[in-house]
Amino acid sequence: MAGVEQRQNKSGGGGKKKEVKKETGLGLSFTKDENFGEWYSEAVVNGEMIEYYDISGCYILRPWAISIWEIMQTFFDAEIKKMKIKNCYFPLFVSPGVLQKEKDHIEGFAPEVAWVTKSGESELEVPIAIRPTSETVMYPYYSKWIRGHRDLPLKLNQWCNVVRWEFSNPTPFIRSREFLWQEGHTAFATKEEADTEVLQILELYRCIYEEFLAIPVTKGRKSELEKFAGGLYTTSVEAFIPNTGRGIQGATSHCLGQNFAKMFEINFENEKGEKGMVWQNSWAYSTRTIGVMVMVHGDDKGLVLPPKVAALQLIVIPVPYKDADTQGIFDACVATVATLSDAGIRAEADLRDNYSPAWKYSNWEMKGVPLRIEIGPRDLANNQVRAVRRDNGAKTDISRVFLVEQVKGMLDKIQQNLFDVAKQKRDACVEVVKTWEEFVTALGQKKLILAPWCDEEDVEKDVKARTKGDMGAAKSLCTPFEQPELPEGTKCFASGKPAKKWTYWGRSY
Ligand code: 87F
Repeated sequence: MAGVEQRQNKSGGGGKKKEVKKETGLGLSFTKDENFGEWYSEAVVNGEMIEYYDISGCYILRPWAISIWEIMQTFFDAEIKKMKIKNCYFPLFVSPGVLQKEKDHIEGFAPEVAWVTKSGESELEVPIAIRPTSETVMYPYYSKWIRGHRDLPLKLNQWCNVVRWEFSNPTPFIRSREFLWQEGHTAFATKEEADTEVLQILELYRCIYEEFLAIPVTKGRKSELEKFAGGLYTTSVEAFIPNTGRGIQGATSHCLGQNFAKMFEINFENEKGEKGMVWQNSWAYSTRTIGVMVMVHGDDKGLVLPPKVAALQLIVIPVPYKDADTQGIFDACVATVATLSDAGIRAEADLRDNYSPAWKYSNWEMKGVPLRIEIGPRDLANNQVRAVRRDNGAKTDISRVFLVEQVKGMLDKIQQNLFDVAKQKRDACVEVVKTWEEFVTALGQKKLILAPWCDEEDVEKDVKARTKGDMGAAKSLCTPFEQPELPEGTKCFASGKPAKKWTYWGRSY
């Protein structure tokens, strides 16, 4: 992804351009296959999701991106409310005292914590941290609020921003220094309740990726090395970017066990008057989801939005020829939008008279609108419209009599096709390996590697050490819940010891 950072703070592009496109200001000048990093930056900027900002690693999220975030938010927020999880808001700032309390777990993260040290010209007596996550912000109050079993479960969520001062390769949505997320923090009387919730939330994350963003993901458990160090175990949904051959963690749902309960003294008394410690979970998904969507579905014309998350599912474009009944065509466009909007389809007409139809086609293609409807003189005469799919370019004439049902059908087909194509591409990258030699070869071919593993931390450290290089080391991505059969006597690909499970490996974001 070199080149993404290079573009930082530049208003325009740079590097190799196809002159024709530059002239019209349309389309992209980099292709997805030839220069993925530059293609990605250009797709999110020209698609009007992102504007680069004058602080490295920080990006402006424009309405086109936020509307996708809001659609996912509406779904997830309603689902967690059904689970009796309540929203709240804790402060952005963290006192150094509480942050230190989590010292052991925050150790590796410390360099990423941003601090406020001044107000105006005067140094603060005590510097204040900006939340990178909110465990240490929230749990002192969990300790205060939880006294008896009647106070449990305590299930809170907040929608907020967090700041992690990353140093490696900032990328819009994927790795930014400030990002938006939801973070859920729950406390239960029993481990069983906590275990159940971890998987319920993970299923919602699968749903966001697969049903909304049309991205196939694998549900699984993180290795001891890759889990959240402060917790008991970590589950995740993992996606894959075929172009770069990298895995990407889509969202995580952790069972924290009683580690934080010990640290923050979150105790309760049960019915029998016995003292106990709570069992906790925490879980999050972030605006990274949008970046994964762009990387998976985008093409050389720009963004490709799945209908379920697109702010605009359909754009109607008038195509008036010289002597045509322009007013009639414009009226038909307006009427088409009204019919579709009434049926709950997010539709608009592009009636601007200072752009040609061809310019509008490319413009809306760049923004990824799933379906385009063109209305010209012939369509008007035949009481029909022409529909053009963004995902595969297929053109269909639709009678205005059956407009709503046909359009609904097409949007469903686009949604399904995006998922199917993404799954085919992902599956084609999966390589089952049994030996170290096969593993190294597959890694060189940008594969998503499924290998039998002994599940030992030192062996994973060894894999990392042995694969270190400019491209980054390989690591375990997850041990999928759905395990293929592991024949008796199967050996670990890396250590030769008896294998305990099949695990996905690869380079990752
Ligand atoms: C960066 C700086 C300081 C990740 C960090 O995954 C602390 C941290 O604790 C840190 N980066 N983490 C782990 C976050 C764990 C957990 N928090 C709640 C989640 C889900 C939401």
